[in-house]
Amino acid sequence: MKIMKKILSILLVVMMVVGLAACGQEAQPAATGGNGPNPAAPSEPAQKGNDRLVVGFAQIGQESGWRDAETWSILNAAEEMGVDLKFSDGQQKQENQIKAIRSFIQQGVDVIGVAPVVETGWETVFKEAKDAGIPIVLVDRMAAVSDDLYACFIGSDFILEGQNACKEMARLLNNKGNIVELQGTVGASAATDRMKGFAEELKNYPDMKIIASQTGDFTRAKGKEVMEAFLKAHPGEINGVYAHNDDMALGAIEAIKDAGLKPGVDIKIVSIDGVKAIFEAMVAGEANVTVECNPLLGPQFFQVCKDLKEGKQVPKWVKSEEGIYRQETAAEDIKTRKY
Ligand code: GYE
Repeated sequence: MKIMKKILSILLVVMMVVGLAACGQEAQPAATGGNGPNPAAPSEPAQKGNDRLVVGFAQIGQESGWRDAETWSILNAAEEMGVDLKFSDGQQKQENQIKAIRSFIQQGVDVIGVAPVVETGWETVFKEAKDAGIPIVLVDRMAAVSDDLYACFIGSDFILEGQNACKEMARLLNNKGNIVELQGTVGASAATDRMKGFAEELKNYPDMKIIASQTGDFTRAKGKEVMEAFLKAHPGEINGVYAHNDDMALGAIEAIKDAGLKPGVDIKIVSIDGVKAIFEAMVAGEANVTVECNPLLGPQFFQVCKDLKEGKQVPKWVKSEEGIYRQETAAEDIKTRKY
């Protein structure tokens, strides 16, 4: 996994360099998956006629282990399924994702996939894609646009994830205690709905309350920083951490240890995603529960793209099936984790 991460980082740096060049010059191709075929490379054979599926994917960035796993899944599936993939890393900026989409439109790809960093602000560029006859597939996060502006959303039920996280927290705290919440990126559907789901479920537990809630931007570093501030502002008062993703929980665990407390024991930790690192933390007794969110969406994504190209009907929502994993079984579960 460590080696894979290294290769991925190198790959993404190369892609970003190509991508930045593309952003400056609209007519050039956007960044291309280093694993996949590269249309800019002269040594590559030309596209195999019109039959080959050409897909542009505007990724968010590299904020979490979850997102690295998703990028891997997309690059690998493109390779395996013989898709001509144009991959762009938005480096957490919506404007970069919009530029990438415009570049994909100009190149006349068959389908555009995008993981919208935030929910709003997509109408104009999605309309441009629609006018060019290119369907948009939303991958892993939703966009707040009318139904006719996207073909399909592939991803999780974030409200349900939030509800499940709250039920697990209630079990760990015997229905009573103070919780701090580490939110994902402000304005991202994954953050908004995970917050909503948890808050809704929390109404069933009158003795449990959220005493502080702030964004940690889905990153480990920010999660740690915000948790440090929470611990200072509420000494001895925090019973549980609800983190919208595992990376922020891992940052919070570091902050709790630095404060001389035992994460997983003194302060219970519930997060979302199910990445390997949180299973390791559970095995070490430092985290309690992860609510799974599946990042391995590559094969489903390209299947939907293929169907769209062939003019087939696709479902409006391809929902991921996900489990809940607890500390008690983590040592066994970790053996079969794929990301
Ligand atoms: O949970 C988080 C990531 O959009 C579902 O984004 C995704 C979220 C995921 O960075 O770790």
